Amino acid sequence: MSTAALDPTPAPSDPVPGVPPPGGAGGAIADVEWWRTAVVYQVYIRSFADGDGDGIGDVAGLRSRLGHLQALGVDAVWINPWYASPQADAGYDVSDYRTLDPAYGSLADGEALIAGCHAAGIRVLLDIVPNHTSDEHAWFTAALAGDPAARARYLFRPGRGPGGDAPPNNWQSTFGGPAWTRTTTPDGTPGDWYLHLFAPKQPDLDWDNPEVREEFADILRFWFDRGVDGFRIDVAHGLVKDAALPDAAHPELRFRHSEPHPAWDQDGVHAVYRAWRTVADSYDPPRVFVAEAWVASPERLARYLGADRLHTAFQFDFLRAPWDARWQREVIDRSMASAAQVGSPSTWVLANHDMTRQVTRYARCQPDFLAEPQWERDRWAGETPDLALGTRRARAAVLLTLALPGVAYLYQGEELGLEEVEDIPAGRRQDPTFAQTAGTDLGRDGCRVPLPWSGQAPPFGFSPPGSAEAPWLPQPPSWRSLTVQSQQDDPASTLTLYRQALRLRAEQWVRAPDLQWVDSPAGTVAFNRGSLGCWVNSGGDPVALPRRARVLLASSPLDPATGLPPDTAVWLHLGGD
Ligand code: TEU
Repeated sequence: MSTAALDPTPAPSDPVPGVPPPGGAGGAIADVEWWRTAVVYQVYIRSFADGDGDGIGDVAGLRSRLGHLQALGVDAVWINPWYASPQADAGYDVSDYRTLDPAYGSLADGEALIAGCHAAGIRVLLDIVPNHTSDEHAWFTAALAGDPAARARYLFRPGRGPGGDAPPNNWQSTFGGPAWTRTTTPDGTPGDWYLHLFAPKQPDLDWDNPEVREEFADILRFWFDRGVDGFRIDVAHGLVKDAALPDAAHPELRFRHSEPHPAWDQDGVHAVYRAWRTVADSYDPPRVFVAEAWVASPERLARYLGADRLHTAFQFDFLRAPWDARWQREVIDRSMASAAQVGSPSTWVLANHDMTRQVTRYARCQPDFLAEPQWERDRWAGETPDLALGTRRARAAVLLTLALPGVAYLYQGEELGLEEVEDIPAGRRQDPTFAQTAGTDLGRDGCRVPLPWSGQAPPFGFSPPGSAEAPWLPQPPSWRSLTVQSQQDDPASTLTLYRQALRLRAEQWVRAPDLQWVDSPAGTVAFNRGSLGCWVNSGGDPVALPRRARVLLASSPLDPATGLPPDTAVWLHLGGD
């Protein structure tokens, strides 16, 4: 047994218009079923690359760094909301869905980016935010000014109790505090309340109003007409509420596995997606969707999927599973079975812009993920992370992810092994969660820190040399050893591991047959797909690997004497040839 020599890492290159890149993306661009096996890279545009030196990532920065995505070998990007926005929730508060925020670029810049990605062999998914608008959207300002048609597009209700002083129900915003804000009538007296499942600057739309449905179908067409390949759907489980807006048994809107809530996962939401599917299918090639839907189980999630519904939905149970073989196997089994029943691929993800980065998640005790609350950062306060351990596990976890049948999403920076930045000063924190919980929840800024590209000190090439503004969130000085520049020629780096893994996935795993579990020692997950094998050891002891297997890739060095060390994963070619 030895770690076999691998093909040289592909060199980063600038995208060449019209010339497909090597690796996964090239062949796939012509394939209408691409979304069943794709690797999609999440671009958190605010933090990816800053082209104009204002400390905020933008379209120009993204275009200039497409070579990084080509060298990585991804099939598509999902770009977080880039629309005009007051940025009360980092762009998830949209004031105009048909143009870009000036901080990111113009509509023409956006169109050029879509074309540039396509020329580089990379498809483009945007992020649609249909649950709520910004309070600065023209519809909401008209509603506040008293326009009855505009008010009917949102959820205004009279308050309860004497003088209507109490909110219409007991729901608590996902970000903390009441989910209702009271308005003031034009004559200055207190008026009705409006619902916001998130921040007060994100009023919820009323999806029982046909005008709302027509508007969003039109927004989809606006971007599909510009060549966008699909959408990630924000809060896909929240659009349709129980029409009575009743009190909830548990007022918190924060996701809980165990309890239904009248705001979430109501049956009426599926009619919305049936209509959206018709819009997507009217294009050639058909456009695709991925749902962000926090629901009670993989079986509930499958209700969003199918030939007449959405194509894919994130399997968040996989992201939330602790570093523990029993959970991993159970979550994988259930997720695959429920998606397969409706003919959909599973959609694996280890990280996104809302969740503690995996290096840090795996660096602490591994709790039962079904325990409430969802937010690991609440439970972990005070426990020092072992980042070397977390890095080792995160490297193993991505080999597990990329060997599974289905779609895989990567979140920018995980290919560099970035950790959660937990020591951002209070005065620099931007996530509304921090303010709305009076700082008891640190929020999500720690996974949104701008990427380190090069150099020895912040801004690490994120902004052009000599930029006037510092990055919008501070980068840790220790990231000098995690820049793209410092990792790209290092055979042991996390970036090299990701490049090798994506290349092998495109060459071998995507064509491999279905998964068969292999009997393996406690603390391990092992499966075969035809002549390929994947073994993951999350237990405390090394385990022997199958004889006559050739190692294709290992997340950490193997021990020829004992086999697969703890917190390590390996890809095998079975049969010994
Ligand atoms: O998140 C939806 C959501 O439910 C989040 O509250 C998520 O569960 C939480 O952030 C986990 O920590 C989406 C977006 O991904 C998020 O960035 C937005 O803030 C939110 O919608 C509102 O648009």
